[in-house]
Amino acid sequence: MDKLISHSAAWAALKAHQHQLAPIHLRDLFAEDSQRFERFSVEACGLLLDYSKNRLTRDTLSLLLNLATEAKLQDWIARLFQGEKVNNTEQRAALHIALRNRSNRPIRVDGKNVMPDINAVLAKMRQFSDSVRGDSKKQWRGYTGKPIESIVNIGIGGSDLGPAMVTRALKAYHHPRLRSYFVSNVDSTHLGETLAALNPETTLFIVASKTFTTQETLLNATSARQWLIDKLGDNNAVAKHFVAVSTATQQVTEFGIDPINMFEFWDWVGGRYSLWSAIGLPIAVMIGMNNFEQLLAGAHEMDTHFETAPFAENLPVLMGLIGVWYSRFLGATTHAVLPYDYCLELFPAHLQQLIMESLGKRVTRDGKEVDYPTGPIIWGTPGNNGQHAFYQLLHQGTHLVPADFIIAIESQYDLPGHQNAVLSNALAQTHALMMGRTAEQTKQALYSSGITDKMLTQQLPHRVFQGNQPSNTLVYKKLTPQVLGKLLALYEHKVYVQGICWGINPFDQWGVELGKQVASTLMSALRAEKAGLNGLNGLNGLKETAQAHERHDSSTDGLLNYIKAYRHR
Ligand code: G6Q
Repeated sequence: MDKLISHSAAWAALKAHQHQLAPIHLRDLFAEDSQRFERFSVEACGLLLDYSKNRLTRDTLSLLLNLATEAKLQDWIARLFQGEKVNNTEQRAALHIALRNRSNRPIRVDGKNVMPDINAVLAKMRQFSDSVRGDSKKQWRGYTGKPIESIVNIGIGGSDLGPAMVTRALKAYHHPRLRSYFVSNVDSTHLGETLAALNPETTLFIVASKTFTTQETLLNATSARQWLIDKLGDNNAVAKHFVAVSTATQQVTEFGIDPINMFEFWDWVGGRYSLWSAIGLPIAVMIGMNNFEQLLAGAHEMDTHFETAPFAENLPVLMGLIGVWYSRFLGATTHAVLPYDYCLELFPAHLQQLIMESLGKRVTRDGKEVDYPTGPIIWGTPGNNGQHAFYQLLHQGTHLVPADFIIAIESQYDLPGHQNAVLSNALAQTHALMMGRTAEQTKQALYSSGITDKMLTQQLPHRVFQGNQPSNTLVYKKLTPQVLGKLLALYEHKVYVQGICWGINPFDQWGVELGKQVASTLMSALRAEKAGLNGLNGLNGLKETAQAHERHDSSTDGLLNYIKAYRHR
């Protein structure tokens, strides 16, 4: 795209339209059109999307679809699915869709069909997960001959959040003998607390790192390996208790894991899009490979829908365009994700990474600074918990907060009365947030409760609800591996749609890389200071500290010095 999308006719038309629509309340839109639900809801892949409670009309939708045309969205979707290097700043394809390509049609990167490699890793994952679970003749056993009972995934970011979320969500499908743990934080509390509960003889560590250079993961893996060796008293025990998932064979080997116990993936799989690859190994072990393949099949169904459905019925396209509408034209800076399905408790955290890492950018794919807001701040927690916490701000605060309500008709457990309580609360919230309660309605309600005129005057301003808070409602029957696959792929493609509409590359993450680099210079400063204390490498260490200091600001230096002084006390 040569010029910014904000200079296009489609953008200007949306801006003008926004001025017309601004004074109209959502309750007016519903009052004017009794068919609003039928008009603004779509069912596809077993998911219902009701987007009628959004501040939009048919005109808005057609202007947003014009914007998609202006951004050449159809063309970009084709490029994604053909394996083109849509991640232009890293010169890579973004082929999470190939990882779940159940049709097995050839998908090429640099002329090579990637499907045989993907299928080979899936076969290896099946063999391994079957043997750990004890589903195959040859059961994987720990060093002392006992079957595995605890699976510990060590990884961070994309190598943690996706698999942790899916494993949590599909708890109902777990093997009854196995327990899973996800260690990500480098603070030793995380690993220390986890190890305290484990028996080394029956514990299997999966070290998951695309690059195998990530400080947090390598430190945690090194400490876990030492713990295992100390407990079992033999270095040879490592081979029976450690496997790796990575793109970096050499680094894995250097760490001491036999490449036979390594599960490969490829640089065209982005970290936050990697749960479909061997990064999903803990999921496969916990729920079994057949269920893992159901997860892939669900995602593939959504991929096909995204690739082929007309835009006006295309779930990711609709959700993406509505997000663009709020963020640029209505000034919303945040977006809430509110699952009314408790097993999705980690879903908002996963989406936080998926969306904020993908769309938290301020230059277009060809390096121009944007003059419009891009990705929103994502946050959320399962209903009904949120209702008793932050929903107050949604009902009476000053921020516009578009939200996605995600509703399961059935829960994983069937306890009398519970699911009606969940469903009624979810529907009550979307209704109340949209309708609010006018001063007139509030007066009537207060009068009928017998309130005095004086009290009414005092209370009225506090009891009015402005409403007009928009939401999407996504409904499915019950969370299964397949449904979860669809839901996840839906959000991944929503991100792509928004990236294309804003002209940005959703597949790089230079901000994450910056953090990794700065932390490594500070680590040197702290290490050097310790070395200085020990005397032997003192001179070098102090030199290193001085160099690191030169690169830091006075606040960072002040904090470093405070920490050092505290250590000397
Ligand atoms: C995800 C990001 C980032 C990454 C972690 C872990 O898209 O790139 O969150 O997943 O930094 O990286 P490794 O898998 O290389 O350890």
